[in-house]
Amino acid sequence: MTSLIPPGCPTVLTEDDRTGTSIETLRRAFMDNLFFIQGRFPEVATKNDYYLALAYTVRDRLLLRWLNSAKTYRDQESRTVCYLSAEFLLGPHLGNNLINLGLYEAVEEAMRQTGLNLKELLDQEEEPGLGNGGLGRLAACYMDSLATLEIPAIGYGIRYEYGIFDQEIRDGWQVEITDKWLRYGNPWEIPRPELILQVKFGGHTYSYTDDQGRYRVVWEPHQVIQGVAYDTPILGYKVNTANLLRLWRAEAVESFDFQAFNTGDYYGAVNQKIASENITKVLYPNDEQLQGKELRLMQQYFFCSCALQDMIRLYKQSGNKDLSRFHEKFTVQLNDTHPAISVAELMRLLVDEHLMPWEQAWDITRQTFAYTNHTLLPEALEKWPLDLFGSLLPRHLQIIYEINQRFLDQVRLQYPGDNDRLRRLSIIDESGCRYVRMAHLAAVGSHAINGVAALHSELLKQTVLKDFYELTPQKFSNKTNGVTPRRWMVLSNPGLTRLITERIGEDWVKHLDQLRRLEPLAEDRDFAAQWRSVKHENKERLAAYIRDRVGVTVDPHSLFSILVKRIHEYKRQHLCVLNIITLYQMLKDNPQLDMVPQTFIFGGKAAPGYYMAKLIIKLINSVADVINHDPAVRDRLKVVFLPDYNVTLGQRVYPAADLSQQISTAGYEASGTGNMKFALNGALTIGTLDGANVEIREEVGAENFFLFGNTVEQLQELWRNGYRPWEFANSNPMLKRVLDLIGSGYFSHGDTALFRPIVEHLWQNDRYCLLADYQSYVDCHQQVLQVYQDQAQWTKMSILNVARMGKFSSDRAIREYCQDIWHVEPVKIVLPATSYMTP
Ligand code: B1N
Repeated sequence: MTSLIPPGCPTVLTEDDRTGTSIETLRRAFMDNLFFIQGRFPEVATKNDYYLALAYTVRDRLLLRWLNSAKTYRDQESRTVCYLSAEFLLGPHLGNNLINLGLYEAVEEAMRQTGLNLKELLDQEEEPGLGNGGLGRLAACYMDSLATLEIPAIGYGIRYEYGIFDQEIRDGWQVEITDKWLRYGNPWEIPRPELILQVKFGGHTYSYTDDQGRYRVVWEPHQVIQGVAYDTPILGYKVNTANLLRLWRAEAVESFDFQAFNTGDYYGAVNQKIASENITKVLYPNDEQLQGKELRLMQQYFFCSCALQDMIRLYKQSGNKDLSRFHEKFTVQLNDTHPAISVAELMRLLVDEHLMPWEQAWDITRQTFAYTNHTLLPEALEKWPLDLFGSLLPRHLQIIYEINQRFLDQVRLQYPGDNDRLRRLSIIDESGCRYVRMAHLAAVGSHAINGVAALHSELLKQTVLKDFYELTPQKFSNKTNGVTPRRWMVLSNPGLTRLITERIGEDWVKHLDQLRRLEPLAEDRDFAAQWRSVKHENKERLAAYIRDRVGVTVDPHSLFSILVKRIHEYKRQHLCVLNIITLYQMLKDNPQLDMVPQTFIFGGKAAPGYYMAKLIIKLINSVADVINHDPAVRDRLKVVFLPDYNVTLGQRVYPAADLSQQISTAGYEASGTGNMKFALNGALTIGTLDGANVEIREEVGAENFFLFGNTVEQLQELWRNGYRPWEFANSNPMLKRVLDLIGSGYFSHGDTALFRPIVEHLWQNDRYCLLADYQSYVDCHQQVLQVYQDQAQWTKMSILNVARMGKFSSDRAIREYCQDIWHVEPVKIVLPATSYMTP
């Protein structure tokens, strides 16, 4: 048999159609699936039929590993990490699973022999967009690393029927289209219709003393909804570990309860069914902006309750009777405050339903949870109006009051008479209509609290959680984010992967520090030439995509400067626009100017209700329109907005970048992870001292990073003295000219009103200090252009960037979580040598 399986990649010994890995077997299994699952013969099969037949072929091989992992964990009662997240932004599965199985080349060949092109089949997959941006994507990278490091783990979340909306651009404006990702079915998930849990909402509570003299509380809900599990296997890279991602879908309860609440009212009953299913209909598309909507709180409680009930079920399944060792079996990470209600829910389950004394339950709860904070933005900090909270979760509100009272009693002992401190620390915000502060609930209910980059973790201790830090400094740590090199290098940049592997072997994919071994090659002319040609080919591919999708021709020889991420004022896409217009003015002033040809590429979605962000998209497109059509520019400047930026598009974009734009206002971007993906693919960064940029610069060396802008301290100083943005504009002729040009209607067919909100905000308020950083950014960009003219120098810096980026693997981040917070060990999964059919 021919085999393309790389050495070291585990395979099964038997060659049956469900698990075999030879090209012949794969081809046969594929045809079998086309026939018996899709019900098609080749003459009439569509590309999507072929994609699905291949997906099922790959899925069989996943299932083998998954079932063996599950069985091993069960037999060994393995300590398990539970990652609770309202978002998992997985991206397409097929390519990634082929890489992790070590079957990419074999399947490519099997498809070729069948007359098909694997790349075209990969393009068929509609990605599950169950997240907004960095936070959801981080959860996906962490699931990949947990499996790769052979750590028993379960991801718990929500199976949204509609993920993040698809973005279209019409007349320069963002238009949102519903994301029907399940339209053609989802071959990667396995529904578990028998795995159903009930979740209560609303109603009231009453208490009594039972016949053993115990104080008991009963929650009589107004409504009961059931959660159905949908399981997706998450395979590690070239290991047999396949972990579980379990997402919950809401359904109406049938039969008894259903009748009880709707006596004789059939129509009302059907309506209630629809209302129940609404809970998991749609992902809230707000990135870092709280919408205090009831349905959102319902979503959060729904999936947390399902997750915790499921853990208790698993715990009992492994023979344990009482729950006193729950925290030894499970460690639960809260991905921001979205699952923070879990703290009160676990208390409720232990105390009310399993009759555990409060103190013991509280001990277990705190030992179970750990909390990661992802933002300091005040408008993103979750707080729920007390009346809304109490009407939906009456019992949880009581529990939170009890937790709070006991907590504040302790604080009082430590800081007698310090009422101000009590007010600041309280889980209840007494201002206005009074609120539950979810960050405080998470902080009180966890044994560990972390930020996502060194700077962010420091600021967390100084600002949002300052009082908590003073109270329990030992709980705090930093865990700098990371990204998986499997998806973000091996899968998306095969050219670079091949080049690197030729020189240093393939170990780096699992041990990213090994990239250091590229350092000696930074001045190797032969290697540098190959490095450049890989980048050029990636740029050509992106240029072709841009021609097809946007209708703009860009020159792959120009400098590709890329800014892709959610649109937000703090991320300052409009600062990049100010620089572009500055370059444009320089060309207009001096038509003969010898300027490096540049292509600026933007991508990103705006929250549908975020007016300024949507106006920024319109601004980018309007400026693009004028510049791309101005003959005076002579193709030295192009601006492109890529519609519908998502994981799939990210995989095309990162490998094609020369320059990565990481230009947020210092102190606002908690970490950023796109910054890591760019640098790992050989882009140089122009950036501020914000989030993980700080650590990237430390690692790659200040001489290989284009730094600009005010530091956090300088900005604090600026505001302390009264920041007056108009002074920056009035004293800087080019800046004033650029702002005036936008305001004049030059980019809006003479409409002076259109962009006024942006221009006026910058003149008068400029919360994110664009004007204070403008000159520094423009100057820094000129340095970039200068270095780019020296291709040897640029390439050397690019190679050194990649060589020194090892720290930013999500494997490193997960190892730190395992050691410092979770205290879990790897569990080896061994596949049976005999067929899966042997009992
Ligand atoms: O989390 C990422 C970080 O790399 C980014 O810097 C950070 O901005 C991002 C409410 C959020 N913080 N907060 C959110 C997302 C959805 C939502 O409804 C907040 N996203 C981040 C990973 O650490």
